[in-house]
Amino acid sequence: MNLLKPSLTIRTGLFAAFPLLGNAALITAIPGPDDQGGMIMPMVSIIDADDVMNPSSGRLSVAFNPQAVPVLRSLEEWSPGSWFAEAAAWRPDLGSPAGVGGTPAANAGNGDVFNNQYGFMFMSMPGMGMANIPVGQSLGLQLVSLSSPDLRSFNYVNSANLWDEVFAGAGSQVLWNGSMWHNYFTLPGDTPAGTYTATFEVFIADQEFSPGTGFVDYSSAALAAARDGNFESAFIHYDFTVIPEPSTVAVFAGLLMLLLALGRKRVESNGHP
Ligand SMILES: [Cu+2]
Repeated sequence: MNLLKPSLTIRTGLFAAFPLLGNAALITAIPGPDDQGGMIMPMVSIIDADDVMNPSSGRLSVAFNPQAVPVLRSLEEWSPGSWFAEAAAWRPDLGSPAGVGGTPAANAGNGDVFNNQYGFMFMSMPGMGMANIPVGQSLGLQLVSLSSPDLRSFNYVNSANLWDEVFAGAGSQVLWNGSMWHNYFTLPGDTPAGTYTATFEVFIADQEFSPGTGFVDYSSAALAAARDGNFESAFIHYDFTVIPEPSTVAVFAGLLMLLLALGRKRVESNGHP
């Protein structure tokens, strides 16, 4: 439908800058949703508002029906043989360890696994009962809980070389201007395979959004912003998967073969004393 057009425009604006990944050694952007299997986006709106143009009360609503669980993978898995510029803010976290995929020491990083398929999205359509963000106020996102303290989140603005950690622990928050925001989630490269989760509260904050760091504001004022109690919050639950790395699988396969070989030898030696 026609009303979805704005999000498509935003998408082009956000991701047209990504270079073709695959055979380049130095890459100038972090692999994004298009490289990871596509965007997965909870859509937030304000309903039951007293005034759809400039509400002073209402209820936050989330439409979210994820069709897949994002997998966190390393740079070497998303884009084999690639590395980031030494000065790239995300290089220390996401760069492959030296030597992996030919990564030079100066371009190396911790090899964290990452994903940014999830993107917070807000839609207002006053004509259909989906209210605007109240004037002089903003949306807020707070991390309510997470399954592992190692699951970290970052605001990425390529053009400004920004790679800022946000949601530093449960209870931490940002203000959000409502633009589609694909924050990155990371885990250490040696994280055990399994499911990881994070739950967020979406609320209306009692203060204005300050631009300067992209679509989210994590100034000290933003971090301390209070809820407007006249709006009922909504919650968003994210699931993530970490699967065994191919190298780990190879090591296990090797071990298994060794054990089998040893077992056979033992059988043989038992059979022929
Ligand atoms: Cu998106």
